[in-house]
Amino acid sequence: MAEIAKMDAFSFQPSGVGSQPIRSRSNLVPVLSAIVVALGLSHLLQREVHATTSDESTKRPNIVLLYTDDVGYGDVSCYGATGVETPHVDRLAREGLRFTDAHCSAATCTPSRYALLTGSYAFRNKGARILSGNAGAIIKPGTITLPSLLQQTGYATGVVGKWHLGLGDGAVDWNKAVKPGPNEIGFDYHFLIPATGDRVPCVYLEQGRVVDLDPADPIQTSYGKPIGKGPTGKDRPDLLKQMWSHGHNATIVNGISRIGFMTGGKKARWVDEDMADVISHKAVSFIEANKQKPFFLFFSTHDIHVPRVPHSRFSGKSTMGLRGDAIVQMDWCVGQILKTLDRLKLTENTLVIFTSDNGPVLDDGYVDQANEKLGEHQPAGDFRGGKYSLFEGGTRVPFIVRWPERVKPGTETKALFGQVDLAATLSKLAGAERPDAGLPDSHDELDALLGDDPVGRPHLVHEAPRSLALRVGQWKFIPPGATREKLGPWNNVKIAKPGFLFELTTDPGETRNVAIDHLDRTTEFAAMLAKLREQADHSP
Ligand code: NG6
Ligand code: CA
Repeated sequence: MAEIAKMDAFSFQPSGVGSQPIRSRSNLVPVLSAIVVALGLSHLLQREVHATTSDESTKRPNIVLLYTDDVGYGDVSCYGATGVETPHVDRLAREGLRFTDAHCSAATCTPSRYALLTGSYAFRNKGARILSGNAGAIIKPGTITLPSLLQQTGYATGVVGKWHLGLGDGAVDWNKAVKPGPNEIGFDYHFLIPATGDRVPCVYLEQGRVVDLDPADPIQTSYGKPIGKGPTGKDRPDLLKQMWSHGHNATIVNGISRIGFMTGGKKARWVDEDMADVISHKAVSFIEANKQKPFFLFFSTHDIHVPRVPHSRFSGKSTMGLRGDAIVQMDWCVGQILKTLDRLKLTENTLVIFTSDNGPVLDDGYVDQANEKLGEHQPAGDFRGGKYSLFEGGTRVPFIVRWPERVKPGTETKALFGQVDLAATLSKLAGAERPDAGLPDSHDELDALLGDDPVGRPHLVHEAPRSLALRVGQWKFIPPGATREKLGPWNNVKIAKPGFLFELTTDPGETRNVAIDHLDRTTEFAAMLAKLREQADHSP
């Protein structure tokens, strides 16, 4: 079969001396392996039985994870953007390894972040879906996480920027120490946008405390009944500097109405236009404070999520209005980090990863002209769908790895890579022992991450609200149901039985459903997805 021959060209070659057999930790691996063999995709299994050890002589690198919000595959210049330039992200690609088939775990934020930090697919936790701003912490204290493993091996760990994984025990009081939070799952330091820019509370949280909170003006939030006498976007649209289009019509903060109601904390409220400056400054300070030891910085930008209100110095810097200008601002944030690494002479031994939490969206609830000013720009590149969708545009995101000491500059890889693997992969790189429990879905894909393995994962599950899809080699299976397609306002594409099957090498745009032509394969993939939904494969 032509498609198999194509995959063979990328077959994994164990890289010599460091290759060692590794044992599976569950009996699900043989079952899935049997399915893969039956489908004639056994070359993918070579990846399962060999692993290479990292170069012992290399000093453990600092790790900086630049995690952007709603940035699509085609939204940065080095992935084909038009109408906006991203010189700092492009520099990373020029000096590092650019992935063309890397995926966030889900087509929305909370589940992607959950999978990234815990190494567990988010669908295993019913609470891991888009959260309100006063939701309790969904990663329970003591959970084995990427930061907890790095912390145990001596890394200084910090998260700066968007959190959206819940805080407190479910009845959060913003006027007291907010706990549990990042500190209880392995971060030494945090400076947070608690949920999202479009959700209350619109304040920063540093080490569990609201920044600049005046005790005489306590904060209350509600995601049910309106509270307080403050104006809302619903009743006072005349007060708004950016109108809402759907949702987002509750409390007005800084001339923008949000999801949820908030009273108090007037002195502590953020100014959206300054957010990129504030969080970049905090991220830079974290690097400066920890430059002597290995550190892990999870820098999670607000950009380019709604509301898109970049600082005035970025006005008109793209041809796409506010969404494009927010991309320029996001790129500026990346530049601040890169400049800091240069200044502190940390560039050579710092592993920088640039990626996004889900695919792109245009109208996500505010009237900001994202559709009208788009021009020729394709936010998801050539892929179909975007945020909220099981089509490739939902989860296939930019993913760049730069580590001058180890990764060849200006290279590209087609390896299938999932952000869910970062927990096992980066903790291995840092020298952490793989724990017996924890990280259930996270594979050690260090060879793929560093560009030594051109194949990557044999299979990967994608998540969108209320639905899952499965990738196996070049095949993509989406079960019967429905998924979103357009970039907002959306439409739902109905998926009749037996589902959608796409061959992505010849049909990256997912336009030809070949499920009926390959019925056996479709049935096998449906069984494989059902199995993975039930039980993690615990691959090492
Ligand atoms: C949706 C919001 C959207 C955005 C999203 C979360 C409405 C109508 N839409 O519910 O604006 O906030 O949640 O985005 O309220 S994410 O990137 O954090 O997943
Ligand atoms: Ca997002």
